Amino acid sequence: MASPPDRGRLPPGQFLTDDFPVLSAGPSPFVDLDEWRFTLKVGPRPVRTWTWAEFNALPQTQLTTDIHCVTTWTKFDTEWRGVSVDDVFAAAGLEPPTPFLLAHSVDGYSTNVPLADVVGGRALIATHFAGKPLELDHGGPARLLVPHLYFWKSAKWLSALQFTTRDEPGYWETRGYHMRGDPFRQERYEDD
Ligand SMILES: Nc1nc2c(c(=O)[nH]1)N[C@H]1C(S)=C(S)[C@@H](COP(=O)(O)O)O[C@H]1N2
Ligand SMILES: [Mo]
Repeated sequence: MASPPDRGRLPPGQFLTDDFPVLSAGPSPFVDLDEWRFTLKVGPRPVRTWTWAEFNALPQTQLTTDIHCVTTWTKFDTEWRGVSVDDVFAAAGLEPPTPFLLAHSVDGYSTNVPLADVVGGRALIATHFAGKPLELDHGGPARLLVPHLYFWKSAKWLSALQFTTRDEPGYWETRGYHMRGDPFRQERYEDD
C-alpha cells in the first residue's frame, strides 16, 4: 500500500492495487499480426500506414509509470515498451497540424486526447508490458498509453491516430466522461 512518501503520488479518490484488472466495453477482438495495420490520419486523409514489421522497426522507448483507472484503482510502477508518439510523428515526417487527436481501435472504441498530452515523451504506442508482448485482453498487439490521464484514454487494440480540427468526443466522452481526464484534478465526468 502507499507508504507516506507515496502519498502525493496517489491521486485523490484512488486506491492502490497490485492487480491489473481488465476493463473493456466489449469482447477482446482477435488481431492477426499479418493483418495488423496502424494508420496516422489528418482528418479523413491517411498520412502513413505501418505493418507490424514496419512498426516494430521504429525506435523503442521504455517507460515505467503509474496508471490510474476512473473506476478508482491505481497501479504503481507499470513497465511498458513501445514506440513514442513523438517517434511516430517523426517517422511520418509530420508536423502536428491541429492540437487534437482521436485514437481509434479495432473494436470500434475511440477516445480523444489533446496533442499536448501525447508529445514530449509522455505517451507510447505500447507493444510490451512487464517485458512481454502485451496480452490481448490488455490491448495487444498494441495500445495507446497515456499514463498521466485516466486509463480510458489509453485505447487498446489501437488502429489509428487521427488529427481532428476540433476536440471530438470518443466512446466514453460521448457518454458523459471528461474530455481530458486528469486524475490529479479528478476530471472523471464532463462537469468535473
Ligand atoms: N479499444 C478499447 N480500449 C479501451 C477500452 C475498450 O473498451 N476498448 N476500455 C478503456 C478503459 S475504460 C480502461 S479503464 C482501460 C483498461 O485497460 P486494461 O483492460 O488493460 O486494464 O482500457 C481503455 N481502453
Ligand atoms: Mo476505465
